[in-house]
Amino acid sequence: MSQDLFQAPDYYQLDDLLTDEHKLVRDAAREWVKREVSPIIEDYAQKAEFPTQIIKGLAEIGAFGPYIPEEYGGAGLDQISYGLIMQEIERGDSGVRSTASVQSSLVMYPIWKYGNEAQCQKYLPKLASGEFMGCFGLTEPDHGSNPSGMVTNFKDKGDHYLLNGAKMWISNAPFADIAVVWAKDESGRIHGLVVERGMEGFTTPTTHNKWSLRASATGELIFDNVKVPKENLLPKKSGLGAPLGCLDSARFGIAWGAIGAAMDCYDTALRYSKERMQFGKPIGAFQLQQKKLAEMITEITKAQLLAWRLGVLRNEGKATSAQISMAKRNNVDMALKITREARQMLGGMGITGEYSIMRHMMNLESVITYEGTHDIHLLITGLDVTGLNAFK
Ligand code: TGC
Ligand code: FAD
Repeated sequence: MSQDLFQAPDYYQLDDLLTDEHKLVRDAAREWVKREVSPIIEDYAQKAEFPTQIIKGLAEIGAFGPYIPEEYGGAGLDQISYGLIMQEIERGDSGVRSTASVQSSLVMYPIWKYGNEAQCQKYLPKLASGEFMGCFGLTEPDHGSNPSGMVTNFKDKGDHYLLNGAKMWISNAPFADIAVVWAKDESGRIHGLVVERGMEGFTTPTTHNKWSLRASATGELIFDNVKVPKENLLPKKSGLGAPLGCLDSARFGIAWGAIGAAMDCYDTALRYSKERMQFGKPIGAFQLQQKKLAEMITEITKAQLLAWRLGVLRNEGKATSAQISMAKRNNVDMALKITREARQMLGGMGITGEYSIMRHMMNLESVITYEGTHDIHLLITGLDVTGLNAFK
């Protein structure tokens, strides 16, 4: 990939809305991505491999549990700092942001919120430092958008639980040390269990042949009569609302992350449009190319404002699940549209790995699908504004 010349657009002086701490955290993540992610990410995406050597650096910039209290090894930051870190990481690559999202919002968050003190002490500091990596198993082969239909289940065997079933499309699964797994008890109630690598009957086959999120490891979780110690059940919350609560946190991070991918594509296309000459002029002088750039910066600015306001609401404990859902849908859709426009602006060069645009475009096809598809989020907003449930 060419040298990383990224300059972040800030058309509405949004920096004025950030505290010094926000800017410090954001700039540290931005510099780290330039130094550690940009030079290697294209190669890893081509090889379809997650660059495990960046795990330590991700921990150091606070990407693992940004808002988890410092007593558990987290960074103790607010929600806007969390969002800014996700934005900067996804500016580098959505797959790397996925790893950070899963670790923070889908593994550390449920242990912190639904686990007991012993579970927090046992897992959180190691997850924050990257010594342990985690994954989150909700989706099943026959239950994606409709997780309440899950069939993975566990039975009480006196001194342990016996877990059976399978999860698929699980980010980080191939290398995770632990999995937060959602399964039904004998009465059909959903609970979270921490399953550890090495437990007999637990395997994590890798998913191959992805054209998207190639630098993120995806796999299955197979449970064949796995004996899970009783102390591994997360005791403080059960029901579908428990995993969906984790998704709120992860979707919030994605709403910010997608802005990063969009900013990278806009910045690349803007620079290219001033350098690439056709018909004796830089292509940026043509009205059709200016229209594309004008629309991109407008949409990025709107998305930045949406994310920032949502961050304020989250900090105040006032953001609703439906508000988070709207931001996830809008910002990912915005980013995907920008990748397509930016790709065209680079002509043939846009399809090569010399530039990050095509990689972002392919990555965002997963991002618009996971954590609730675009259509599911439309229906969540539809339900919220009409009071009429299209799912039932
Ligand atoms: P429904 O009857 O609406 O709700 C069941 C219970 O859950 C509560 N609830 C929520 N709680 C917290 N946060 C939310 N966002 C919530 N949404 C609903 C609800 O109040 C209810 O509670 P209670 O106490 O009354 O029981 O459930 P439903 O079965 O009708 O489903 C609703 C629907 C379709 C919106 C939901 O299931 C959904 O969001 N589906 C999409 C599935 C999804 O997002 N899967 C993501 C898997 S993880 C992933 O993709 C990770 S990618 C990671 C990466 O690499 O970055
Ligand atoms: P389906 O639910 O089968 O949906 C297929 C289509 O039908 C979609 O267009 C959908 O919008 C539409 N549809 C479904 N229901 C309705 C409806 N009621 N009305 C209208 N349209 C509807 N899951 C995890 O648990 N953990 C992970 O770490 C994880 N990581 C992932 C990583 C990647 C790369 C990918 C691609 C997925 C990951 N997922 C993960 C799974 C992801 O959350 C699901 O793919 C997603 O929720 C959609 O489920 P599905 O693929 O089964 O699609």
